[in-house]
Amino acid sequence: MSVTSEQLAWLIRRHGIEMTHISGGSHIGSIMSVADILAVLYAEVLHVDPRHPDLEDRDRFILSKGHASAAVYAVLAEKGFIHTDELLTHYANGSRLSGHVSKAVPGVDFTTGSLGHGLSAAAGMALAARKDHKTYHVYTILGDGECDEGTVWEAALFANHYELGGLTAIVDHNHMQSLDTCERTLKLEKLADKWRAFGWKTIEIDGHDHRQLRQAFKEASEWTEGPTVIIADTIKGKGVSFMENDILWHYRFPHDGWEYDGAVNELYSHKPEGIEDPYTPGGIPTPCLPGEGADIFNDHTVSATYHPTFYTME
Ligand SMILES: Cc1ncc(C[n+]2csc(CCOP(=O)(O)OP(=O)(O)O)c2C)c(N)n1
Ligand SMILES: [Mg+2]
Repeated sequence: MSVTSEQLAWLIRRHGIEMTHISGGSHIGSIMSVADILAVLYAEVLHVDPRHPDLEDRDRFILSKGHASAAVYAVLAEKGFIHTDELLTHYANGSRLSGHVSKAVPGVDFTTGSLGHGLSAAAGMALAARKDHKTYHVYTILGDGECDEGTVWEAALFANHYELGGLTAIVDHNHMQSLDTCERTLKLEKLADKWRAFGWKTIEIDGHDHRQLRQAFKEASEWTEGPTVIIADTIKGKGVSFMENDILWHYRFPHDGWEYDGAVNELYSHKPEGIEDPYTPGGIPTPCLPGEGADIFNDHTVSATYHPTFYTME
C-alpha cells in the first residue's frame, strides 16, 4: 500500500521520535524540520525503486545535512528499501544505520555528516548525467546553518557555470543551527537574493505545506536552463510544540517520562487517517505530565546554556 505524502511525513516524525528515544541520539529538531520535504520527495517526486536501489537511471538524492539521518532511514523503510524493524538499531554498535547518513544503507546515494559537501557531490552527479546522456534528476537538501560553509558557494558557482538544469537544491530554512539562531551565528539574509546572484532559479515556499512543495518541485523539474534552489521556510522541531523553535532539541533526545510521552501523544493527536502508530497504537493512555520523568531543569546532561528559557525564539 502506498502512503500519501501527509501520512509519510507523520510516519517520519513518529519513527524519528522513537529512534532518538531508544538510541539516545541527537538531532530530533532537525528530523522534524525536514520531514515534509522528504515526504513529498519520496511520495511523489523521486523516480526510485526499492527493488533496484542502484538502478542506473534512478533519480539521485543526497541529504547534505546528514545529521538528520533518522529521517532518511525512516523514509527508506516506509518505501521498502529496508525493514522498519531495523530502524531501532539506529546508532547501535555494528548497525549500518549510523548517526549520520551512510551509503551502506540501500537507497542512500552519498554518505554525509560533515556539512558542506552534499551540493558539490550533487552537482558532480548532475554533470555526469548530462555527459552520459541520462535524464535523471539530482536533489539535495541542505541546512541553512550549513550554508555558512564556503564549499556550498563554490558548488553553487559550479552548477551555474555548467547550467545544470538537472539539479535541485532545497534549503531547510529553519533559521537555527546547532547552538543558536543563524542570525546570531552568521547572518545569511537575504538568502534568496544570494542564490539569485549566483544565477540559480530561486523559489521561496513554506516547507511544511505539501501543496507548495509539490508545485515547487514541478517548477524545478520544468526549468532546464540551470539549477534551481527551493528555499523552504521551516520550523525546527515541527510537530511537537515544546520542541518547536527551541535550540535545546538540536542535541537533546526525548527522555523517558513526560518528554517521550508528551511528544508521542501530541503527534498522535495529529495522526492522519489510514495509518497506525507503529510503536504505541492508540497513543499512551496514562502519560507522564510535564515534570515527571526526565526533568530538563535538573538534568545535568543539559547545560544551562541550552535551557529553553534562554533560547526560545519569539
Ligand atoms: C563541517 C561540519 N562542521 C560542524 C558540524 C557539526 N554540526 C552538526 S549539525 C550542525 C548545525 C547544522 O545546522 P543546519 O545546517 O541549520 O541544520 P538543522 O539542524 O538546523 O536542520 C553542526 C554545526 C558538522 N556536522 N560538520
Ligand atoms: Mg537550520
